[in-house]
Amino acid sequence: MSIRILTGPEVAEHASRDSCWIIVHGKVYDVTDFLDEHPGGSKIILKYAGKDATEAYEPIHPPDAITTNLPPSKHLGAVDSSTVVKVVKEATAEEKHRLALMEARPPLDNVINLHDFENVAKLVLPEKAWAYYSSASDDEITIRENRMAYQRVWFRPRILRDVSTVDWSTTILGQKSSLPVYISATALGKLGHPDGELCLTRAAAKHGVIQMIATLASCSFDDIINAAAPGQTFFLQLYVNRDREITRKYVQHAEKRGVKGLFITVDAPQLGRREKDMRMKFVDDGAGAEVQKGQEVKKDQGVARAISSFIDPSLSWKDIPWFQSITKMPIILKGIGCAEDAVLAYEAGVQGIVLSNHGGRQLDTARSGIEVLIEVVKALRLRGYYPDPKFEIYVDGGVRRASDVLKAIALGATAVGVGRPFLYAFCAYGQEGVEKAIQIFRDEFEMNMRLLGARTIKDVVPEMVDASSLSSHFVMTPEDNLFHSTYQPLQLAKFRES
Ligand code: PPY
Repeated sequence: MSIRILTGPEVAEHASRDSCWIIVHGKVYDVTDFLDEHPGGSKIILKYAGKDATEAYEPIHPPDAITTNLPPSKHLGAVDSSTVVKVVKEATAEEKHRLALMEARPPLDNVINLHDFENVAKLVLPEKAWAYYSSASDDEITIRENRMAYQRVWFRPRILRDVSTVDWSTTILGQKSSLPVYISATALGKLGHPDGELCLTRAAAKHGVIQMIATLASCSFDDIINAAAPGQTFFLQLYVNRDREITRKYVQHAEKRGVKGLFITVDAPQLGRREKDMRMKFVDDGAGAEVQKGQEVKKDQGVARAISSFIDPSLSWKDIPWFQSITKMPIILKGIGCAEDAVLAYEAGVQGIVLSNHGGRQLDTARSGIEVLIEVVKALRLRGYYPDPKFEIYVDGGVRRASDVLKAIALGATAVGVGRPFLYAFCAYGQEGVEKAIQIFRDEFEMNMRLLGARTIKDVVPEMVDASSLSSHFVMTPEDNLFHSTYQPLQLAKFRES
């Protein structure tokens, strides 16, 4: 069948709510009937009515989103690119400033800790991307607590143990990992770097680190797997779709392609209100306002909330046997926040749990994973469920140092998930940034394990930490200046400029 070739001017004629065509990746789609179904609202589509929407579409949609959501009759054909007028936007003063900062960013050799990446990312990322990545829910108490909690755990080091060689490699779900750290899922990587999550894949391949692929990655699942090195290990983070058939296909496809663990996100029946992200939507650039005239515009969403409507809030413990029936991959519940649910997870026969509050992005004032770890280990032990080599416990949130990881391991975690720091590393420096972040972890593991008196990860035992003040939420500790200088305080609603 021959493909219809359209011209730019032909597409441009369909620039209204009554007939809305857009171009994505060189193809023309009639999205008129889809306008009101678009999870992100019709306004953003109408802004690109009759035009090429690829740049706006790409970072926040998997490549096949449009083809799977629109019936074939709405796929109108290809566009002759020579006839499409490129919309050249004059860079704003802020954009110019941002690009200048990108040019002037510190050379990678001067980056010596994970906070450095965050600081560079904050300055060089487009405002929207920074707001989406850095935001957390409500008053952002939990995101800050995630960091602080590690400072309430103190080391009890051992000496004179011949630490000439130390080894921090381990296994996670039976898979080799060069670090007791995996790259945790973060979404929408192309908001911050044109190669998106592939930066993580390539760096992880080179350094034997496991990457957890996010359901909402900007790169498609297959693009990531296709970029893998032979034998590279991946886990999959899963948002469960209201349409279970979509989820079944996705999970089984992942298993076929060799994914080694299914991490089901269980702490997001509704997305948290992330105010930094939400405020971005109030900045209306005026474009598209014409075609939107008279339309009710939902402005209070932000990037994340706008695209989260597919997530099934009815997910419950009753669904676990179904997951076990559709896959042989180990199943891990990501987002456990108390001992009772850890016990239920064990009894449901899953292979692990992640003690996580979603990087502070879901229930604000939920406790940190490291704090929850103590009560979880205690409750599981009491029932004879811990230790059990067939049930692993992970922690994520707030990890910025190898010393944090060692504290979690001492308290009973198998490994620790690190999300934002790797994300910021690639936003600021691409694949090389991620490689550098891994190298920083290595250097810190070497030093900390020597100073702690642990030759291997197995030697990192509960007696090496004093966590007696962990659950006490008002304890004076020296301030973490690096963290505080990159943390961006929330702001209140701004008055209109007169
Ligand atoms: C998050 O932003 O915390 C996520 O987990 C990813 C996401 C992105 C958009 C909608 C829902 C979840």
